[in-house]
Parts: sequence; structure tokens; C-alpha cells
Amino acid sequence: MNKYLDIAPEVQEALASGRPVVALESTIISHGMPYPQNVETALRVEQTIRDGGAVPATVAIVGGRLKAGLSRAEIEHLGRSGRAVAKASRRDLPVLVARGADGATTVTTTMIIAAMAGIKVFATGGIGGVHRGAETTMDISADLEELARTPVMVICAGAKSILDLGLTLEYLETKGVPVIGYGTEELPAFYTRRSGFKVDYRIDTPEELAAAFKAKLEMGLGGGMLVTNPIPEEYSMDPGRINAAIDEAVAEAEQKGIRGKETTPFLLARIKDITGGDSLASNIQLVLNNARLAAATAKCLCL
Ligand code: PSU
Ligand code: MN
Repeated sequence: MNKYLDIAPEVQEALASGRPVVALESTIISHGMPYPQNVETALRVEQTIRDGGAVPATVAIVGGRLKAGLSRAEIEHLGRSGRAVAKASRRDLPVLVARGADGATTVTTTMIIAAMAGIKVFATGGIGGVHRGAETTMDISADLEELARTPVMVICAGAKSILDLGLTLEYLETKGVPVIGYGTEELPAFYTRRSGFKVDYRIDTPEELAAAFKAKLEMGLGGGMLVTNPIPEEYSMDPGRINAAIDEAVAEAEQKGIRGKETTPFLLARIKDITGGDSLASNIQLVLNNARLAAATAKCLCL
């Protein structure tokens, strides 16, 4: 085993006996939601995975150790520390590990650590992608490269329109990443069920998600698979309202000259403030919804 990696005993036992495990990220805890909702949500998501018959493995970097599976105290620490914890993407791992630092893992680093541990399914809220204006800023999330490279199925609620969704899909196509709509032909836009963009394939059952991913792994194609699961109707937001909030946040980021790794956390926090916290309630629900699908799919992959 990789000498930098600690797999929690419960996760290790499940993997060794061929039982289902679902990875979860920690940037959503430290940078994606405010305290204490972030900790409450992280624990609720873990419970949802358990209720679905799988073992949760929340991923982070703690004291320079790559962790697959966190204790309650570690989740509390990441949630309380919030943005004081480094947002850790692929390029950040060497220095954080060498320094013995903490890091909140993005989709990218959660995929990396999940793959090191032998975990195949990962549930989250939203992924990074090609930002609006990327033709001049070149701001393209490392998440897309990781999906091209690392064999983990990522179950999300699509992408927020803080991104250029059309260019994000083009990028994924170029990189050979299958984009699946769960029960839909349209790419969900995180807070809303529709975006106007088509996914590559619609799949309606966890069994078929597992079969497609298994085929990808067994053919040795490399890279992951992106499953986009629309937010449940009852929690979806009014598109006019959420898109106005997103436009306002994007304009503000531009005006303040927010750049680099700060862009996404800044936009997420502003959207939450502008919508008076309603977006947070939707955000929590869609993550729980993804956790349920991930547990069911991880079970099918173990059959
Ligand atoms: N988008 C969301 N919620 C999130 C993130 C993105 O709707 O929490 C987080 C994820 O951890 C994702 C990361 O991997 O931000 C992408 O950051 P960047 O755009 O800087 O690559
Ligand atoms: Mn970026």
C-alpha cells in the first residue's frame, strides 16, 4: 500500500471483503458550505450512504496523511476550520504532504485518493469545469483532467452555471469522458434539473450505471465516468432567480479581480448570500440524493 495513505479500518475491511464503499469529498465541507451546516451535512451524507448499504469514506488530507475515511472529530475539524484549510487539488498534494499540512480535497484529489484506496464510486454535489470567459482566463478546473485520467465514477448534480456548461461538455468529449444523465437526457444545472444541454447517454438504473463503468474498467480505457443526477423536483430552484444570483456573483468576482483557486469558493459563498441561504438547503438535498444513488450503484458494482 501507498505509504502516504491511511485507510480507515471500517473502509479497509469493506474493501477487503468486496463490500460497497462510497468516497466523499471535503472541499464541500471546508469551502463549499458554512459551519455548522457543513459538518451536519457531511455526517448526514455518511449516514445516507450507510442506510443505502455501503460504507462511507470521506477523503481529506490530515497532518500530511492522505485519508480515505475520517473520524467524526476530523470532520468537525475540517468544518470548523473552513477556509483556513487549504483547498487541495492535484498540484497541491506534494507540498501539503511534505509539510504535514491539512487539505480539503476537491473532486480531483478525492478521485486520486479514492483510486489509491481501491474505491470506485464517489458522490458529491457539483464538479468544477470550464469557467465562463475561459477563452481569455484559461480557467479550466483540474477536475476535468482528473475525470480523463483516474478510474472513479463521480456522481454529481451536474454543474452550476458559474461555468460555461457547453464548453465543459466539449472538454469532456475531447477527453473521452462519458457524461451520463441519470433518468434524464439533459445535463442538470445543479440547482435546477435542466440546462438546455444534452448528456451523452441517459441511464435509468444503478445496475446499468455499474455495468457501463465495469465495461469501461475492463476494457482498460482509463479515466472515470461522470454521472449527473438531477436535484429532486421538490428542492429545485426557480431558474430565473438562481441564474440572476449566479450572474451577479460572476460579475462581482470579475470586478474584484478574484482569480485562480479562489474563484469557485468565492462564487459559491456569494450565491449562498445573495439567495439568503435558500440555495444552501437545495445544495444539501442534492448531495443526499447523490449519496443514495452512489450507495445503490456501489452495491451493483460489488455483485
Ligand atoms: N462546484 C460546486 N460545489 C463545490 C465545488 C465545485 O458546485 O463544492 C468544489 C469541488 O470540490 C470541486 C472544486 O472539485 O470546487 C473545483 O474547484 P475549481 O473550480 O477551483 O477547480
Ligand atoms: Mn480554476
